[in-house]
This record gives sequence, C-alpha cells and structure tokens, in this order.
Amino acid sequence: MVRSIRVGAAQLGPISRDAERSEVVNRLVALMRQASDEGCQLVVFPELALTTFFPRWYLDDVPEELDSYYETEMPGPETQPLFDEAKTLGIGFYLGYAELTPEKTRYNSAVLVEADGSIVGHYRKVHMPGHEEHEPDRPFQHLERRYFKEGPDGFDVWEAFNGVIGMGLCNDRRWPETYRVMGLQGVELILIGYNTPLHYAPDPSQNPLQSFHNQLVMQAGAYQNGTWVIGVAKGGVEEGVDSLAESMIIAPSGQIVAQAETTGDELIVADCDLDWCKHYKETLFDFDRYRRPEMYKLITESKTDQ
Ligand code: CDT
Repeated sequence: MVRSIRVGAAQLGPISRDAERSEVVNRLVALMRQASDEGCQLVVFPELALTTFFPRWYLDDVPEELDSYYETEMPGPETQPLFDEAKTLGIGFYLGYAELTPEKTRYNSAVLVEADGSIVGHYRKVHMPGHEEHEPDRPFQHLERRYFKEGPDGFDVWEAFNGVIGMGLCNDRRWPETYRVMGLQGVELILIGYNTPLHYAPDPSQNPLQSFHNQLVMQAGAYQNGTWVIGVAKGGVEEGVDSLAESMIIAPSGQIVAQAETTGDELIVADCDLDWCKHYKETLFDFDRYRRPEMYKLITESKTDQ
C-alpha cells in the first residue's frame, strides 16, 4: 500500500491588530474548504494563526489587550467552528496559537487535529527568539521571550495520518536539533508554522538573506533526516511590519516541491509519499549504521564549550 498523504500548506496574509477572532477563523475555514476541495487530508496553518503577531508590541500598559491574544481553551467557543468544519470535511489540521494555561503559564503552541476533529498532538515552542525587555530603539519589538515560556516538553512525534508526524514552530526550524530529535523518532512529516519579520534588528545585514536562510534550514532538515517538511508562513505587511511568506513543501530529498507565490492567503498542495523517507533513512542517513553519538556528547552536555 502506498502511504501518500495530500497536504495543504495554508499560508496566511496579514491579520490586523483589531481583527475579530471570528473573522480570522472564517479565513481559516475558507482555506480548509479549499484544501478539502483539492483532496487534502491535512491542512497546515501558520504559527500564532488566530491573531496579529502581537510580540511586536510592548503591551505592559494594556494587559487586557495582551490577554486577548491567548486561548484559554482549545477548542474554545471561537475556534470550535474550525474543529466542526474539519470533522464535517473529514480533514485534519495543524494550528499555531498562543496558549494561556489554567496555571496562567503562557506558551507559543500548536495542535495537531485528526480528521475526526480530535486533538492527537500538542506542541509548545522550544526555541524562543527575541528579547525579554522593551527595546524602544528597535523599529518594532520581538518580545516572544517576554510573552511566552520556553516549551518544557521537547519534540515528540505522533502516529497519525498513516505516518509519523512531528511539529515545530518558527525559530525551531533554524536549529538542526529540532529535526534530529524528531528524526531519531522516525519522523516522516514535520509541520512548522512561522512569522518571520524581514527586518532583523540585532543584525540587519541578515535582512536580504531571510528567504535564503528559510530554504537553507528547512531543506537541510528534510534531507538530513529523510523527512517531509511543511513550512507555512504568516507573511506580508502586517501593521507596518513586512514578514517573509514563501511557504513551502519540501521532500525527503531536500527538494522544494511546492512554494507559495503570493504574500497573502494562499493554499499550496503536494502529495507527500511517506515511503520516500525510506530512501534516505535506509541509505545515507541510516542512523543505526552510521551515527556516532559518542562523538556528539557536547551537544547535549552544554549550550556551548566556550
Ligand atoms: N516567530 C519567530 O520565531 N520568529 C523568528 C524571528 C527571528 S528572531 C527575532 C524566526 O526565527 O523567524
């Protein structure tokens, strides 16, 4: 039996600061219906897909606005229509969102939802970029380290959609450990939503390289672990800040098989043959045969040796 899954990467264009949740959920539902019409079994949405990218603002003087960007339940009353639609259509999805737990801990999270509308996987972002304190000299803030706790659970994989599925969020995609930890668990399809401003204040010389770096890290991660990678952006100019679009679907060979052409709401689709992973997992990247973990101890023993 061929284990092929048709996946839709549902890129989003900007979400304004004053957008109602219902408005955004309607956009997600429209993309989900399109994915279903195109025969997808799984649709992948971006990181923080329900709101504007609020870490760009220092919001200490408006705590009620900050709280308004988090979900206290998943699904909750406003996101239930997305789960209902998925169940009706018989399509699964990945959704990035801001999570506020009953203990008042804040995480940058994603869920993986099966075609029957049940949550099969929950991921909390491990690599938290940006800064903790207000830096007024920047043209905009990147306060993820203020607004989210680093995820404590690491990188799990889940048996779903007839394969082995893993999740990451945005900055995770830049780190080889993200892919490798899932690769060691046999991952076949890694889903990663992202919000990547084109301007990087600590070193603007990287600005023109955003597209290159996006491809570089996801293509390398796919190839070196023999896995599909689905990278999905919230792109375009949102509240004056331009973010990378270029959502893409990458095969275990490292080749890009589909890529978004716009910076707005756009669905790209690919048939992901999960057995293609074996070509790499059983040859060049046969981990059992060729890996030398005793040579890599520094990686887990320390952050750096300097
Ligand atoms: N959302 C997210 O993780 N964005 C970061 C921006 C760079 S760090 C300020 C990223 O890695 O794309």
